[in-house]
Amino acid sequence: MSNKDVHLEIRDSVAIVRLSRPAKRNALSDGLILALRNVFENLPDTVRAAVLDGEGEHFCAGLDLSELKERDAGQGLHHSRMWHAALECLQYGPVPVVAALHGAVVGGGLELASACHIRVADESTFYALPEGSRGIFVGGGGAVRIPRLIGAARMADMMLTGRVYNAQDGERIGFAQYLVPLGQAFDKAFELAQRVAQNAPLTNYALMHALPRIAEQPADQGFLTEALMAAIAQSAPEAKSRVKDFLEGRANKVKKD
Ligand code: 1HE
Repeated sequence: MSNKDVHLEIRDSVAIVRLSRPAKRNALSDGLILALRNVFENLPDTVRAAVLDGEGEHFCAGLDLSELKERDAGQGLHHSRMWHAALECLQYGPVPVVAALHGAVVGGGLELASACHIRVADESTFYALPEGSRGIFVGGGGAVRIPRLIGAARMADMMLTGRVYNAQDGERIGFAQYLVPLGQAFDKAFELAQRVAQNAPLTNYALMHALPRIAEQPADQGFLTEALMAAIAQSAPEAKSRVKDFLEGRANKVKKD
């Protein structure tokens, strides 16, 4: 499933998916977006979590601007919808995805990172939405996902003024859940993915597929959806055996870090 621009490696039960166009700062060509979709649609059944990384000094420079041709409105619509379909395969795919961020996480690269479930950033990371200065708009789901991380006002400021957030401020406002020293994003992301891979698959499914939808529902509908998901999750044999393990002293207690 690897292709020249996206490399796939399976380590234990974790898929390592790496953007591999370092000479172009992992700029997202159409071919790369389709290759990413293909990888997440066809992960082997043994995979329980994934890490998304970028080769070289930058996670991703966004849309491959050399492909930004004259498109009419209809072609532009379909191009954006092609990105949506691919990133939905990642967000609502088979397994949780941990992004290992470093260097530029800009434009479509930030849209891609926003579709992941956990973001780990090292100190070299910076976030920007240069679409504003290029005379274009986000088109890879950023207008939906980014305000849910940082708020619409901050996103509008980034696009209107070209504001760039550094790694510390990016973590403070909600781009990344983890901030680690230079060069350690991949190791931390892999460690987290290994932990995620040990969860009951139905719990991971609920967190990926139910939680974001419940969060968007009006409260009375959300409470019902939560109750239905809780009932399904706890009926799984794996949930019963995990609870029994705890009650009989075989499972880990919750500890302070
Ligand atoms: C590219 C791209 C790209 C680099 N498309 N070729 N994204 C942007 O507006 C960001 C544009 N890129 C940059 O600002 C910088 O390249 C970086 C800060 C990411 C990295 O800087 P640096 O000094 O390490 O690299 P570089 O010398 O600028 O780039 C190395 C090569 O990659 C160079 O090509 P070369 O043939 O001269 O070696 C660059 O042209 C090429 N390159 N970024 C094409 N983005 C769904 S809609 C989403 C809309 C957007 O994402 S808009 C934002 C696009």
